[in-house]
Amino acid sequence: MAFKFQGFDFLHLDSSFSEDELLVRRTARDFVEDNLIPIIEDCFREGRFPRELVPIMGELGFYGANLQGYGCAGMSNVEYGLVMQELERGDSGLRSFVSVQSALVMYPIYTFGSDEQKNRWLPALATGEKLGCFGLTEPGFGSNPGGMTTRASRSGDEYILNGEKMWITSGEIADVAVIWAKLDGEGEGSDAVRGFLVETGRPGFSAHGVHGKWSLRASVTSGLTLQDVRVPAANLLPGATSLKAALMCLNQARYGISWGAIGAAMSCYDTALQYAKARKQFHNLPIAGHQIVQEKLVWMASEISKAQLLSLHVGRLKDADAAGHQHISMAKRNNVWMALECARLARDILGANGITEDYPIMRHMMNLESVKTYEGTHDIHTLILGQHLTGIAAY
Ligand code: TGC
Ligand code: FAD
Repeated sequence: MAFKFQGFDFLHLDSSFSEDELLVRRTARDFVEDNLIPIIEDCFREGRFPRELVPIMGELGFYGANLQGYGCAGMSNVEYGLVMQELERGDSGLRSFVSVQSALVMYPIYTFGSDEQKNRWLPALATGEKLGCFGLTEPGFGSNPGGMTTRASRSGDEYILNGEKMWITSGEIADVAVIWAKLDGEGEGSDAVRGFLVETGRPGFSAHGVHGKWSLRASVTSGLTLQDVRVPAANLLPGATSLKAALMCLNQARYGISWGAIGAAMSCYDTALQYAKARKQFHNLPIAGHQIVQEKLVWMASEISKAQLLSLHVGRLKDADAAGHQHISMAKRNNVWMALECARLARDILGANGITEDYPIMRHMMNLESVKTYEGTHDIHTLILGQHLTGIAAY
C-alpha cells in the first residue's frame, strides 16, 4: 500500500521560492500525482513508456521549459529544476524523457541551430507533437565520447553519415535525432565533432530497442544505426563546431538531473517515514521509535536538505549566467549518490515490504543506478572536479 506524498521542507526553503516557482512546483506535483503515480508501477513492470502523457506535458509547458520563445514556457532555471524534481519523484524514466527532449534536443537546436532549424523544430518539440533523441554515446565510447567513430562526409549539398550509437533514450520514438559525428575531409575543420539533425525516417537510419533492462523500464532506450544516411547540408547545426557543444548540452541535462535526484530521494524518505510510524515491532511500538531507524531517517533528511541547497544555489547561479560546468558536476554527482543512498536506507526500513512494487523505493533504486551512470558516471564527475581543483586531468 503506497502512501500519499507529504512534501519535504525541513529547512523552510519554500520561503526562498517565489510565488511563480511554487506555482510551477504545484502544477508539476499535481500532474505527477494525478497522471503518473496511478500507472507507473504497471508501466515499469510491463517495460512501457507512458506515451499518453506526452501531450499533457506539452500543454503544461514542460518541454524546453527554460527556453524563450518558439512556444516554450520561458521558465527560470530554478522553475525548470522544480519540474524535474517533481517528475523524478514520480519516476526517473519520465524525467529522463523530458530531460532529453528539453536539454539534449531543444537546447542544441536553440543554441546552435539556424533560424530555419529553430522555426521548423522548436514549436513542434515544445508541444510534444515531435519527439527527439540525442546520439552521443557509442558501443565503444561512453565516458570518452571524443573517441567516437561515427563519421560525416560532405557530398555536394548533402552529408552522408555512418556509425552506431548506443544507449539512446527515446531513440525508437524520436522524429529527429541529434547525431554527433566527426567530419571527414582535409584541412581546417576536418575530424571536428559536429552535430546533425537527422530525421529518423531517412533511408539508412534504424533504431532498435535495448531490452532486458532492470532500470528505467518506463523509458525507451535504443541503439541507432546510421548506414549511408544522407541529410541536406542545411541539417548541420551551424553553431556546434566541436565536442564542446555536445558537452554544453550535457550541462543542461546534468543540472536537471541534480534536481530530479532530490525528487526520487524525497519519495523514498517520505515512504520510509510514513512506514516507520505505522509499522510496529517489539512491545507493540512503531519502529520509528527505535534509535537505529531514527538515525537512518535523520541521515536522509539531512542529505536531502543539503542537496536542495546545492541545486537551488546552482540554479540561482545559472539564472545569473554564472554557473560553471564544475558546479553542475558537483550537484549531479552529489545528489545522485545521495538519492541512491536514501533509496537503500529507505528500502532497509521497509524490511521485506521494501522489495515489492507496493512501494516505489526499489523502482527508484533500480532507476538511480542508471542515473548514476548516465550523463557522466559518478567517477567521471569526480575526475572533472579533480581536474578543476588541481588543473591536472586524470582521465
Ligand atoms: P576536454 O578536452 O576535457 O574538453 C573539450 C572542451 O570542452 C570543454 N568542456 C566543457 N565545456 C562545457 N561544458 C562541459 N561540461 C565541458 N567539459 C569540458 C573543455 O574545457 C574543452 O574546451 P576547449 O575550449 O579547451 O576546447 O574533452 P575530453 O574529451 O577529454 O572530455 C572529458 C570529459 C570526461 C569531461 C567528457 O568527455 C565527459 O563529460 N564525459 C562523460 C560523457 C557523458 O556524460 N555522456 C553523456 C551522454 S548523454 C546521456 O547520457 C543522456 S542520459 C538521458 C538523460 O539525461 O536523462
Ligand atoms: P564506460 O565509459 O565504459 O565506464 C565504465 C566504468 O569505467 C564506469 O564506472 C566509469 O566511471 C569507469 N571509467 C571510465 N573511464 C574512466 C577513467 N578514465 N578513470 C576512472 N574510471 C573510468 N547516451 C547518449 O548519448 N544519449 C542518451 O540518450 C543516453 N541515454 C542513456 C540511457 C540509459 C538508461 C543509460 C544507462 C545510458 C544512456 N546513455 C546515453 C549513455 C551514458 O551516457 C553512458 O552509459 C555513460 O556516459 C557511461 O558510458 P559507458 O556506459 O560506456 O561506461
